[in-house]
Amino acid sequence: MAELTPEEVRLFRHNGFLQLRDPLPDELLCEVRDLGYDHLAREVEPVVKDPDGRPIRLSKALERDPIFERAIRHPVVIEPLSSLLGPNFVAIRNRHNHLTLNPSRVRPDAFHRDNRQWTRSLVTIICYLEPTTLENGCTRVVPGSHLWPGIEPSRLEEDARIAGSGLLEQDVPVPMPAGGLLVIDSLVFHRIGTNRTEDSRMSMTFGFHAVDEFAAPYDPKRLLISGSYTYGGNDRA
Ligand SMILES: O=C(O)CCC(=O)C(=O)O
Repeated sequence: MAELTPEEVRLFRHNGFLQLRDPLPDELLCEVRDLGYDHLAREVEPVVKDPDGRPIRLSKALERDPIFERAIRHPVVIEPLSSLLGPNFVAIRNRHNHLTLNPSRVRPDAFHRDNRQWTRSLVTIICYLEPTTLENGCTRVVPGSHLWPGIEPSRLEEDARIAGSGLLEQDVPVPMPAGGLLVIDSLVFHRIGTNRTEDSRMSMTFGFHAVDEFAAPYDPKRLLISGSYTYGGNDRA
């Protein structure tokens, strides 16, 4: 069982991130990674490039190949998410839903949040398709920073309140094995580390919400992963 213990749930809520115990199985992991490298090599659109013209991101993963949906429906993903989000939850098609390559000595990523505000934060899952280490730029997070109020989510180094607060200097590296899954509160400050090796490393990222019980049930930007679209509005009769 990959469900979280109450202690893990509490640690996640407190720190804003948690390393999951069970990795994506090897066979599925290899299939996803091979497909990722193939699409990068052939520049299968939509692709994002770095300023040097190197492809570094494959967008719209769920729309590119059914294997990505298979990966996020795997019990090692669904069970821990159920512990955090309850039985009814969706994946978001228009945030993340991508693969990221962290190539050698790329310019440092900026600290960011995945969205602005806590009332509709996401649970983000980062799956490492290759091992991440201090040398090749593992993810860095600032524990507890998800509790900061709503702010513009990108380039936090440029926000005067944050730059002067000493918070960003409290970041910790999170090395992960191949197939490892890191779950983060989308508001926790995080960034990709600088890769000082000659190799690259790849990850894929997806965001999830509990079903919004007060929203109209069907939204094409969301994909129901578990349970059903329960409606709790009191405007029905
Ligand atoms: O690969 C990583 O270290 C982090 C990925 C990330 O932050 C993202 O995909 O938005």
